[in-house]
Parts: sequence; structure tokens; C-alpha cells
Amino acid sequence: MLKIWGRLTSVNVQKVMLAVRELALPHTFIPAGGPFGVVDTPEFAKLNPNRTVPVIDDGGFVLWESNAIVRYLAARYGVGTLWPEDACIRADADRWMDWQATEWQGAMGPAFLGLIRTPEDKRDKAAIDTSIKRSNTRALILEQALQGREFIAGRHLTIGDIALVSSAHRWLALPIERPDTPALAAWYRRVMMRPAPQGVLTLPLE
Ligand SMILES: N[C@@H](CCC(=O)N[C@@H](CS)C(=O)NCC(=O)O)C(=O)O
Repeated sequence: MLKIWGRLTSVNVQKVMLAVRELALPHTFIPAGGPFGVVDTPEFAKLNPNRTVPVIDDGGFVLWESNAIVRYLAARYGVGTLWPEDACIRADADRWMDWQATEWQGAMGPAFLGLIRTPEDKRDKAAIDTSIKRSNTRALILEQALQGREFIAGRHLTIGDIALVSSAHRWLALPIERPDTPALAAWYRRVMMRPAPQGVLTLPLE
């Protein structure tokens, strides 16, 4: 059976769990990382030398890096659904996965760490402000891309939405000022109405 190591408060683990739940894959979830520890053990280092979550073991095939895991699960178990058969539609979805990890999540990092994980008197306000500005700029790029679209690559939920919605959840839950993004908000509601995010993206930021 598919095994997943992680903690549900991690944006990278959330992506994997959304994919697993969209694909209705039987699995065992092993709490790891943050308060659960485990990542510091020699056994875990053999699975992932980075000592980070998520990690999966699918019948002996071990994989780390959240986007690679989502792509693997979708390609193996979700052809025609999460993994579009059309190469152009798939590349469109795939490109947003890279954008999520390198652009939006990267931009949001200092604001998330500063506002959610740092006591008020220790916060780097300038870094947080820059991060908010950069995250909002990227959100407006996504807003533009979602104009007239039900999902990021067209009419069906794909790997692109899986990655993006975890960052959208963070961006919308951060205590910051945000620009108006009606298409993004409607898309977020559409994704959140599905069963997969329940209990995963409904947790408060931590
Ligand atoms: N690029 C990696 C990043 C993995 C990563 O940094 N994971 C964090 C959680 S988001 C982690 O394991 N931190 C240590 C911990 O939680 O103990 C991925 O996308 O999987």
C-alpha cells in the first residue's frame, strides 16, 4: 500500500494529500516532520537525505519532492483526470506547478514565516512587507490566468490546480491586505467544494 510521510500543516504535504484524495488512492499516512519528529532518524534519512516531508513509498518506489510526487501519482493513477492526455493541456497545468513552487510560494515565504511563525517583537517588518507585495503581484498574475476558466488548465481539475490551491489557501488565510481577485476567489471556492481538500486545506495556518 502507498505510504506517505508528512504533516498536514505543510504546504508541500498538502499537495500530495490533495492528489491522493482526488485519485482516491488507498494509503497509510505516517505523521512526520515538525512536532512529530521522525525526519531526524537515520531510517528517515535513508528515505530522504534532505530530511524533509513529504516522502512516499509506493510498493518499494520511494520518492521525495512534492511536485515530483504529485506528477508521479497523477501519471500513474490519474491519466485523463489529474494528468491530461493532451500534451499542451498537460504542459499548461505543469507550468503552474513550477510557478507555484518557485514564484508564488517563494514570494510568500517570508510573510508566512514572519506573520505565522515569528513572535511580533522579533518580526522583520521590511522583509514581510516586501514578501506581501511580491505575493500579491503573483496573485494578480494567477487572477489574470483564471479569467474565463473553471480550472487553471481549462474545464477540469489537474495537477496545476493541486499545487496552486495549497498556496492560494495560505495567501487567502494570511493576515494581510490583498488586492481584489474575483476570478481567483471563484476558482478557490470551486476547488474547495470538492471532498479532497476537506480536513487538509480546512486547517488553520500553523
Ligand atoms: N522542495 C521540497 C520542500 C520540502 C520541505 O521543505 N518540507 C518542509 C515542510 S513544508 C519540511 O519537511 N520541514 C521540516 C519539518 O517539517 O520538520 C518539496 O516540495 O517537497
